[in-house]
Amino acid sequence: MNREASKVAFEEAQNLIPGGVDSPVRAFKSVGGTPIFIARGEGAYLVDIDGNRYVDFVQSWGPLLFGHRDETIEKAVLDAVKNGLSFGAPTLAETELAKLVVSFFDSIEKVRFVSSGTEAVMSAIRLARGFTNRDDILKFTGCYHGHSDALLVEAGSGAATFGHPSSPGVPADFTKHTLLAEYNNIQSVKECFADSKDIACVIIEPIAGNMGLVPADKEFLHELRRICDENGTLLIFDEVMSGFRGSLHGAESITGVTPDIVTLGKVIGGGMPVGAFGARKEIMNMLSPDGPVYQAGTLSGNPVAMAAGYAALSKLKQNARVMTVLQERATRLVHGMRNAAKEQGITMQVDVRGSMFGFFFNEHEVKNFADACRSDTGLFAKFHSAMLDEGFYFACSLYETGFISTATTDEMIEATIAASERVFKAIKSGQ
Ligand code: KE4
Repeated sequence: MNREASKVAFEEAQNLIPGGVDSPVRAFKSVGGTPIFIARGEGAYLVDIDGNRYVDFVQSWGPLLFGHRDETIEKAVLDAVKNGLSFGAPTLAETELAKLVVSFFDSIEKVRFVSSGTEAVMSAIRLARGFTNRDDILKFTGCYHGHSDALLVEAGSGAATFGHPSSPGVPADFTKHTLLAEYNNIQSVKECFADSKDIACVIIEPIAGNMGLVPADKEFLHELRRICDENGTLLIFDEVMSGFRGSLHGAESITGVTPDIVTLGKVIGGGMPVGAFGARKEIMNMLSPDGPVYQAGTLSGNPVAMAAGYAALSKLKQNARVMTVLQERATRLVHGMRNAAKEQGITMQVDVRGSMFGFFFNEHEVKNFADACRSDTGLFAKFHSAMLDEGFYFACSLYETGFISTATTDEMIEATIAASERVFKAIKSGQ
């Protein structure tokens, strides 16, 4: 495939934008090669600036449940634009989208919109701290919740449960209230609660998508809920990625565990910048201007973004079976690729939740970040690059999740599996 234009574009971009990208994962660092510059999306396809076409399994990292340029969403945006782009004042669009979000989640009685997942999580944590009047928070290694300071932590030395900054520029003071536990390991959670009686909230991706796809075990989540209740700690389900992707009514509907706060993003903006956090009224009423916990945003509830999100969630509301269809398609995809790999003596661990799919080149089941890190990154990079040349655009990191949209057809699934057969054969023969 000729990707000369992307190469030239990347050279120029790197002189003006750090790493040539506005978000690090896009730089292809973990798979090598040049990031592809996109000209446009068409349904299930991306078209790059060299004119190459790819079946898109990234879908902007999740938002595009209905594929690129969905007619309903596009019309809603164009209609909204004709009334103006932003007012900084309340609009009916926000109330209408709030009604829809509340209708999908039993745990949400009120919701506040923001402009990104990071903002949603940062605000939810401040709300939890304000509601409980506590300072400490607990997160899990391998879960990503956006780039606010308190969440950029990595494990400390030895058995220490309090985290250390994982990025320069984050003062140690900003992470000294953040405890780290291991995903799917309730003993590690108990150790954190033994170290602190001041834990405001536990935040978890109930269907983790940022260490690859690693869903939490139901029993683990139930035990986590019990421990939070025992300690007066709020449980935050970060569903920025898994919301309306892993299930229609939240992880609570498939695990039976009810969170205190849910954070959302991606799909609820239909491709436009929207984040949100919601909870029961008792908690949400703590938020300014009703309550003392401050939170604000110039473009929060932007009417054009609300229109896109409303169109997207309305489509879902009218077509509840879509999640089942997407899950079946995603399952066919990963099982087909796993069989193709097995033919060549390559072991793939695969999993699916709704329209989300994941795979690891790993001999063992992946239950946490340490397991994920034992996957074959070199093989992943070869697979990613070869599938790209075959016209299939997978996430450029094994610590990400793949997505099926309503525009991804059965024929595309079959073509992807067939391409993977060629790719695994070539990898095995050392090409
Ligand atoms: P944003 O600030 O990127 O909108 O959302 C942060 C966030 C919060 N919580 C979860 C569970 C998330 O997955 C994310 C963002 N996800 C990544 C994909 N792994 C966004 C892609 C990127 O960083 O460029």
